[in-house]
Amino acid sequence: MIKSRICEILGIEYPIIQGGMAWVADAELAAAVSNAGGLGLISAINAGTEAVRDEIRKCKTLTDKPFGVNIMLQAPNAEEIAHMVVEEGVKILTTGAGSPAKYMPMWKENGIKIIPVIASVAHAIKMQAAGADAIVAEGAEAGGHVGELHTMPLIPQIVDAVSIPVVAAGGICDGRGAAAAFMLGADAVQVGTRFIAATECTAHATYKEKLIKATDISTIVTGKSLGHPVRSLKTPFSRNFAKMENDPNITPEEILAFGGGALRKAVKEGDANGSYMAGESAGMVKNIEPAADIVKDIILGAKKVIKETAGRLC
Ligand code: TUI
Repeated sequence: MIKSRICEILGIEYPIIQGGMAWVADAELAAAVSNAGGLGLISAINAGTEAVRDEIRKCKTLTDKPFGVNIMLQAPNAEEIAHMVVEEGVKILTTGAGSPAKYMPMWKENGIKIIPVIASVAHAIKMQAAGADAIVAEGAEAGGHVGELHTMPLIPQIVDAVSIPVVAAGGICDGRGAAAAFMLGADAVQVGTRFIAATECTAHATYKEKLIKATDISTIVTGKSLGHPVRSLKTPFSRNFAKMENDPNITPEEILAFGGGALRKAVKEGDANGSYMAGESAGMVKNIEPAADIVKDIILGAKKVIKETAGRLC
């Protein structure tokens, strides 16, 4: 079986972390991934701080394995969430879309393992210096809010720059992608998009259908002009968003108002005017299957492809 130092640090069986996807990653999905030997995450972008507290409590009833919470630092209630996770005894945190440095002393005093998501070498070095236990290096193939660099050049540059374990994210959804990430020096992989299609994922059936129908060219990045690039499935909504960005007569405020609440609408209602955030690996998601089968397929697939490739090339 594939193991790495991240398994020891987090107390998990396999080096797979489920992405902490906003509105999507709830207790049911997190528990299913953790029960399968990976690390499940609950997203703190949900219907408010108390709703996230309820998800954490629910997750504890669904699994006795380690699980974590992902905090999106640009959320208006990020500060409240940062304290609530301490009250609830959460042991593992990932963070995104900013620097969690100001919370890290409090989290460390409470024995929490901290894994910031970053998208550049400079931020990786800063997070290591601030005391991060590991980092997720996320390439722009990922879904949702993305950085500039892509996974293939990002991971080795980060691995060379820090000594803490690096979790590779962005574009990884099967054993081949995981094996490639391990070859680049990653200690684990984070997988988001494929877990949206997990049986246990409570995202709307329309979201899952759209993912399964997606091809290699089904995603688009919008929001660059607003300083907040987001990758999502091409839909009339995301194409209109892109058109508005290119229209000099439309203000950033009007575009933001158009996009407000669009992710929730997609995840909870399957609304045609929703934002279906997804990574470039959407075209590789072929069916709805239990989270445990996804974890097994990635780990067994990586093991197989590493062995076969060594046989073919060495
Ligand atoms: O955060 C993400 N992906 C996300 S957050 C999100 S929620 C959302 N909802 C509605 C509209 C838009 C977004 C959806 N997807 N990924 C992790 C990530 N973090 N990628 C890049 C970064 C990042 C960027 C800047 C991390 C740190 C950073 O700056 C650090 C600093 O020092 O300021």
